[in-house]
Amino acid sequence: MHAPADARQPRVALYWMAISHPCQAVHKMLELKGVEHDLVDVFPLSQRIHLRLAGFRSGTVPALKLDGRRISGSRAISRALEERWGDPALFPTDPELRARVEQAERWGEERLQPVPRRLFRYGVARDAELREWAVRDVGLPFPALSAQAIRPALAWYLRTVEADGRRADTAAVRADLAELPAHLGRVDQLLSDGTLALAPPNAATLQIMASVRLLCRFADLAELVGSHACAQPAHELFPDFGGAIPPFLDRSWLSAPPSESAA
Ligand SMILES: N[C@@H](CCC(=O)N[C@@H](CS)C(=O)NCC(=O)O)C(=O)O
Repeated sequence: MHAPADARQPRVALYWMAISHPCQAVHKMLELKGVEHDLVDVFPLSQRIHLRLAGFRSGTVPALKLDGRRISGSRAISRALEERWGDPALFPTDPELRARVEQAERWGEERLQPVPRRLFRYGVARDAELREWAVRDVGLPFPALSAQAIRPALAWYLRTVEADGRRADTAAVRADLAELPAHLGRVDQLLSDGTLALAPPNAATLQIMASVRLLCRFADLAELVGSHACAQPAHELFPDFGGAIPPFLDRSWLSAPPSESAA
């Protein structure tokens, strides 16, 4: 918890959950800009209720209270932070580069961000061991009982349609896994062409690298993601983003890492 110490600072509160990659991205933005803030923990599966009770129109994290405003969504938040605290900049001043960064940030939010969230929801809803791991990870008491008790809420969250039009069903998960090598290749390309700056990271870098870092946590995907150049900066930017998520995916759905598929 980072309590605002200086009365001249506006009161900033980030509603977040540690496992959420867009929350990690926004938290890093606040840290980079040196903005003192409160962290409000939102319990997984409770966000639609918690955030509405806190006066937000949307029921997703990250959500930010800033100068009395309520701002939901990582892209809206990156812009609000940039407007309020320009330095260090999350967006380049050069118009052509800024357009590239905004396009990458949007792709990161709409196409890449849903992938690890969907995989996790799918796994937790279907795999009893993973469900119990998740319950322990968030610190719920009586893990076996709690893992049973959350099943109706999980079933409900499975129906969420993401920005890419997919829900957490088998067809979508298989499509995600088939597309993942191409997505990671795109991230590597965005890094090498300088769209995703690292020193300091821009809004697209944080949006995308938080997703890559969460993908690295899936034991099923560690080898594939680790074979891409983007894995290292993702670890460097988000060193404390939790431990390995136990395997749950059907091995036959996974794409082989590049060296194996080339053989
Ligand atoms: N794409 C949005 C939405 C983020 C989002 O879906 N957050 C998840 C946690 S990672 C959530 O709170 N979901 C709740 C729900 O779908 O109702 C953003 O970047 O802020």
